[in-house]
Amino acid sequence: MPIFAERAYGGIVVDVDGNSFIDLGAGIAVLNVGSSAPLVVEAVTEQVQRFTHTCFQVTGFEGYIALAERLNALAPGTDEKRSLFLNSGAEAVENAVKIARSFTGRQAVVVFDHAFHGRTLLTMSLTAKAMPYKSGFGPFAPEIYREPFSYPYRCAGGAPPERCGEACADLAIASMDKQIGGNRIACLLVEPVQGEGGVIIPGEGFLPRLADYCKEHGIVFIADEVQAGMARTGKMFSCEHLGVVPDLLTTAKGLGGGLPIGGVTGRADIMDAIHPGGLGSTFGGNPVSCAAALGALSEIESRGLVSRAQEIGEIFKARLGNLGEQVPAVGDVRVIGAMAALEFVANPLTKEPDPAAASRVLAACHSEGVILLKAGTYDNVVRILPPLVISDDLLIEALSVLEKAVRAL
Ligand code: PLZ
Repeated sequence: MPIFAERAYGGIVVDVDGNSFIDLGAGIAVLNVGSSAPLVVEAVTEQVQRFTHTCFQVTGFEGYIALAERLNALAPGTDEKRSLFLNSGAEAVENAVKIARSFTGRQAVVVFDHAFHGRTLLTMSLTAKAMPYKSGFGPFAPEIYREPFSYPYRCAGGAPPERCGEACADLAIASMDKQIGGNRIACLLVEPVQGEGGVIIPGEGFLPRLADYCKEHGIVFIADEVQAGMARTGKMFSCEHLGVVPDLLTTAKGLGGGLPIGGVTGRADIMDAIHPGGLGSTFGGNPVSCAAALGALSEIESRGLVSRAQEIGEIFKARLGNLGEQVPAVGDVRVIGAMAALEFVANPLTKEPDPAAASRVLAACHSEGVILLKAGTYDNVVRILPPLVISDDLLIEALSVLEKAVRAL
C-alpha cells in the first residue's frame, strides 16, 4: 500500500500525511496485542536500559528462561517441554526440522499443498507456492515430500466439505506409505490452519488421522503455529481446535508483540536429544525480544485476548457470514476466531478463482482507509487479521467498508 507509517495504536495506523487507517492486517498477524502495547513497551524499555545483548549460549539471562517456562507451560500436552529461541518464523521452522532429523536419524520431511513456511532455502523449499516465493531461486533442498491438505472448499479427493478431512487424510497416508515409507519420515510439518495459503481450516479428522500415522511410525509431528498461534484463532495455539497435540510447535510473529523472535517448543526428550552446540544463534532469543514476548504474553493474559479473539470471530460471522449466499463472487467465507478470509470466484459452480475480484475489493478498502491482506494459492483470497485489541466500533466500521466493497462486485 502507498502508506508510510508515522505511528500506530489500538488498530489504527496514522501515515506521514496524517491519514488514519484501520488495520485489519496487524503486520501479517504480528500485532495480536496491538502496536506498542503498554506491557511490551514497559518490558522493552526496562530491558534496554539494563542490557541489550549477551548471546544466550555465551551468557544466560533470566528473560530467556522465563519465556521458555511460559511457553512450555502453554504448549498443549502433558509431556515435559523445552523451548529454543531464534530470530524469525523461518528460523524456527528450520530448527524444528533439524531437531526432528537429528532425533529420528531420518531425512524425509512431509509438507502440504498450499503451505507457507518461510523464505530461506530450506523453508522456501517447504513452501508450496512457486510465484512469488520460489520462482528463480532454486535449486531447492532435497528430501521434501508434498501431500494434499484438507481444503474443504476445494477437496483434492473430490469429497464434499464434511468428508474432506477423511478423504485427504486417506490420500496423504497412501502417498506417504507408497512414495516414502513411514519409517523413512523424520517429521510431518503442518500449519494446523494455513495462513498464506488462504486461511484454510482442514476438515474434521484430517489432522488427528495424520497425528496417529506419525505415532505409529515414530514421525515427529510439527505444528507451524507462526501465523495462527498466540491467541489469534481464539485458542492460544490453533492445533487446540483440531484435536491434535504436536510433538514440536513453532512460534514467531505474535510471540514478540512486534519485536522479532521465533521459537521452537516441544517434547523434552526430542529437544534434549540434540548434541551440545548443535543449535544456536547470535541474536536468537535476544534479551529485548524476550522481554517484549513476556510483555506480549502478559497482555494476552491480562486483557483476555484468547476470548477476545473468539468474540471477534463472532463479529466476523455476523457481518460476513451471509456474503457467500448473497454475492455470487464470494465462493467461501472462512472464520476461526480473529482469522478470517473471503475467497472470490468467477463462477460459484466451477469455483474458478477470481484474483481480479480480490484485488478490486482490496483496492476499494485501501482507498476507504482499511488495511487488508491478500492470500491464497490462487491469489483470490482477502484475509482479515485485526489486532485482538481493536474496539468493536473500529472493527465494525472496517467490516462495513469491506462489505460495501464486496457487494459492489
Ligand atoms: N510459517 C505459517 O505464516 C510467515 C510471510 C511474509 P518469518 N508468513 C508471512 C512474507 O511475505 O514473507 C510465516 C508463516 C508460517 C513461517 C513463516 C515465516 O516467518 O518470520 O517471515 O520468517
